[in-house]
Amino acid sequence: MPNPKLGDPNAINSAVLHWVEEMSEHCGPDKTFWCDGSIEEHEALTNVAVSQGVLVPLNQTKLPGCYYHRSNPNDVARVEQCTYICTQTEEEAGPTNNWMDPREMHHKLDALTKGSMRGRTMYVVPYLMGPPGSPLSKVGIELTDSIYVVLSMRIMTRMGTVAFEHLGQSDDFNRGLHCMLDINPERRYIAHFPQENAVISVGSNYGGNVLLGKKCLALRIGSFLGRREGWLAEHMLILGVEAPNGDKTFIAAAFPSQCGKTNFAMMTPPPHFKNWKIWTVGDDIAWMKPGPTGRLHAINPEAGYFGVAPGTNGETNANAMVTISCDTIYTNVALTPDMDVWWEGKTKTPPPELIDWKGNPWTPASKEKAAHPNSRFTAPMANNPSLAHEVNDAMGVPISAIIFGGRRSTTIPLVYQAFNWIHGVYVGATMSSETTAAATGAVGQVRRDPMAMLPFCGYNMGEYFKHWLNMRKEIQIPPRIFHVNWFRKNDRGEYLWPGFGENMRVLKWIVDRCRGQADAREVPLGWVPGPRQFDLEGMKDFDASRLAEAQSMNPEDWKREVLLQDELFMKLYSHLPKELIFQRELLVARL
Ligand code: SAT
Ligand code: MN
Repeated sequence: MPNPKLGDPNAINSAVLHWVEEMSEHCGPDKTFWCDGSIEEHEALTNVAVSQGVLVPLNQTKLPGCYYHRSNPNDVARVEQCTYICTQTEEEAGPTNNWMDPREMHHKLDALTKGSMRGRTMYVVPYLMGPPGSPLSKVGIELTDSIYVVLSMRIMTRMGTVAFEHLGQSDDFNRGLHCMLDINPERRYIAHFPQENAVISVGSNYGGNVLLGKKCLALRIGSFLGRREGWLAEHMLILGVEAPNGDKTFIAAAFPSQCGKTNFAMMTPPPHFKNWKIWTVGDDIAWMKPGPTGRLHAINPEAGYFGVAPGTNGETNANAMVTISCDTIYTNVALTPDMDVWWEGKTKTPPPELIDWKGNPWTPASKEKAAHPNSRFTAPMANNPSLAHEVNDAMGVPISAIIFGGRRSTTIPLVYQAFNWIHGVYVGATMSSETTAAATGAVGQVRRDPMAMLPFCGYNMGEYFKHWLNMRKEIQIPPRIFHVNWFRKNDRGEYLWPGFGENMRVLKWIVDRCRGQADAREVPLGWVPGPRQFDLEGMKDFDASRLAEAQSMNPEDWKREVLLQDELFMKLYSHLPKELIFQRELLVARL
């Protein structure tokens, strides 16, 4: 059965072989196809996808190597209510996760997946999360009957032979099974078995549910393994800030889905910041472990970007526009008559006619959006003009600061710094954000989203906080911790901060703080920039009084905020580290 392209069948990892054979017998595909990740294979599989109508070629003059995919309209986002953490006990999964007994879930999914690939091809997708040779990297194998998943995994991960080379004869790999079934929301499960290092996803074909290296392995299973093995798997972008003198400072930042991680990671500094440069290491996930410099070292386990299309344009993210100009799969955006792509916010005025994401004719008079609000691009990081040179470094990059941030239209100031690690963990643990279209459900509701990990933590959130606190002992030079909010609004509903490239100004203060080059003023929340420490030069219509408004802190609002934090703390009570309760008391006293 092994693909002869992979060489001597005896050299193939026998644990892999046995498992693939077993699953193939169970799912009953007509054919089993072993992916090697080569260019020839990519070309051949793309042709198959086009012939099946799964991918549609876009205008190859404007968008060489780009394809279009339209999903089932019932399958456009992550589904948290169908996502399960199947640990041995419910307590291990904790009150913020859906739980089912692993035996019961296996039983249920065995019934659904048995024979489910009859008449179809089962693709064996070996993939490596992280740079080859890195002690932080992990191997996964995803068995899938979706060619869209295969082609997306080739962009998002280091896919193919490289994974088998990294794995050798070890049986330490994530076992992922994905069966589309009939894309029925009633039979949709994204089930994680942390103790088995396994994931089974059925009934969906949407990225976050089915690209099993991403949220499933890199975050849910990853966070579980990270606690066991002494590292952190986080929903964080990683970027490098290069100063005019060549000094580089690496920063990781946790924001919930659709809060601008990709834009921030690829930011173009405003003209005033001449000779400053932002380098992208990753836009979504960071694996961090204490490293040789005494700092936390971070790798980006991914190799591509699964980014939100709406709002992306030359001004909000010029580097993304270049990145997605070739070799990109677009999902659920709108199409122009000449097979170019369009989404809300791509251009100021929409084209006169489009085909919308559901395949219907669309004009600017149409009531519905042309592109789905969670429409996405899947693009290789190699296309990114701001890709950090260190992205393939086996030891990762040393992290000087961690930023937490949510989407909050009230209460939370633009930026403040935590007093120390424990306070920083409290700031991250009490993070909140308004919900977005990245997950199905109501949009715009404030919820606690600790460290932006609420949908992605593979074990009890209280234990996760403990792990964060314990990590302090392992890190000689801990990152400074900050909180930001780009999304605060005034009473008229206008944003108080312009965001995007101007975020460089916040970043500059953060870098200066890490390097001991900027003063701060102490306020109840933490440290904030002193009046002369925050560079406003060259900003249009923005002065110190506008900054003061964006930074303002109303103790009454904050007392209410602390009460809102209690909801999560009560839920986690039996596992909540006492340090966090103490931090809450200190904050109340300062207020
Ligand atoms: O859809 S994904 O889960 O991959 C992206 C996100 O929601 O962060
Ligand atoms: Mn994400």
